[in-house]
Amino acid sequence: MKLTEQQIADYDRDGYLILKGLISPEEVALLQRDAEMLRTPRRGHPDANVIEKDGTSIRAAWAIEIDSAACAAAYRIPRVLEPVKQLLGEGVYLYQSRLNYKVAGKGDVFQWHQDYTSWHMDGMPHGGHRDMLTVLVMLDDTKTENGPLRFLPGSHHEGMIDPVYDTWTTSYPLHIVPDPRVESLVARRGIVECTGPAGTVVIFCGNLVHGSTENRSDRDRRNLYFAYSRGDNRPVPGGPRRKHSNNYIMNPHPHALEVVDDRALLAAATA
Ligand SMILES: O=C(O)CCC(=O)C(=O)O
Repeated sequence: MKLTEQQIADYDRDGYLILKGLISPEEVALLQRDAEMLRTPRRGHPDANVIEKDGTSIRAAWAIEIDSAACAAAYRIPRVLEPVKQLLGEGVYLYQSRLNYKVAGKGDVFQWHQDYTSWHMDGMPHGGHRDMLTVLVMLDDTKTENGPLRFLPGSHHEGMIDPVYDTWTTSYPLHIVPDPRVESLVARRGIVECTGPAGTVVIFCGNLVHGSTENRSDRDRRNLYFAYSRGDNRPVPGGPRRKHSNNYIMNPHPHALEVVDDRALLAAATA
């Protein structure tokens, strides 16, 4: 699948693109099946998971493709990888992956932040919207009440914003955009919610300011995230690195990606 010129222009202007119906209900069912497996000790690498501050609910699973055949296919099928290559070039590699669970009634807030802030602190030299981006796959029907991802459209044009290190709001310390800056961005640019049926895909760039509220509803809101980088954008050797509490935050095998068969995700049913 190829993005149109208009879609590329929209991405360049807004920093994101919403593609409804990209993943079929059958494929979503397989990803949901693996999402359930990943949150149990059946997962090959349970130490890649993060718990909410209530001490029991799962918040996130990192490096999902290493234990889930469906996830390992999802980020390389042509419907997903071809648009990414249009935006970042042929040599793209997978930089990071995660599944955020936003469990019904428990899923906690993600404060306003830019992903590139953390990636920069791990030595990534370039984080413009044609350098690094993330593909989000919705695994549940997502509405305002179950804590959708929210964007400040066009905020990537601000570049990397000096962050505040927030260690207190959630179970997961995060470099966040300071409140006064968020308020001024919201006043100028407004807020867009990423709502849609399960199977909706959203492409958003590493510098886009985003966050989400708690999930106070009785329905989970699971999102898969695959972060990609341009091939020649690699962590600076000997450059800065954060001290990670989780060993699965950066893909240790960053190689140029080739598309797999478009039916590869469905084939994961037998894996
Ligand atoms: O899943 C969410 O609601 C927020 C995700 C996010 O911003 C992140 O994982 O960095």
